[in-house]
Amino acid sequence: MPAETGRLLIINGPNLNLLGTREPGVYGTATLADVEETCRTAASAHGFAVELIQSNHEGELVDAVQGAVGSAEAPGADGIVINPAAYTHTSVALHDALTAVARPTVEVHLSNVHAREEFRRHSYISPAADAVIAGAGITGYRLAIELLAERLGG
Ligand code: CA2
Repeated sequence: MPAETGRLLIINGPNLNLLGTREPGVYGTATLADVEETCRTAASAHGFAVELIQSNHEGELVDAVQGAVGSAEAPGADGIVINPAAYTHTSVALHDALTAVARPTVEVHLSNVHAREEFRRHSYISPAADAVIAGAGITGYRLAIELLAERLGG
């Protein structure tokens, strides 16, 4: 396993704490803990440390994105994986935060948002992301980390 050479921030939005407990037909049976394990394993294989956060509150998600810049008290992040959940379809604030921090970003959706209700087809996040992965279940998080590792040289 390579020494850790960078940091990735993995951000999960509202209701994703319920993963594995409801709607398995749409979101699968994996839990948020499974997402975390998948991310840690994939990141570690490429020499990246990960920080994971999940919040049901838009402002906390904005704060997490801003945290990618880092400060004297906290390290920043070299890349971001974000499943903004329902805020995908509503949040100009998250779009603006991602644009402001200017870190390589992959937007991930467990489900294929294009095969569902019409309102899920528009994302405020995609224009601020470098890539979008939808419909691959929790494998999407691994693919996102592999893409970031490739682009960041991990
Ligand atoms: O497919 C995705 O990952 C979504 O980001 C999930 C969001 C949805 O609003 C987006 O359109 C697509 C919903 C997350 C809710 O997660 C739940 C998990 C289990 C049970 C209930 C909700």
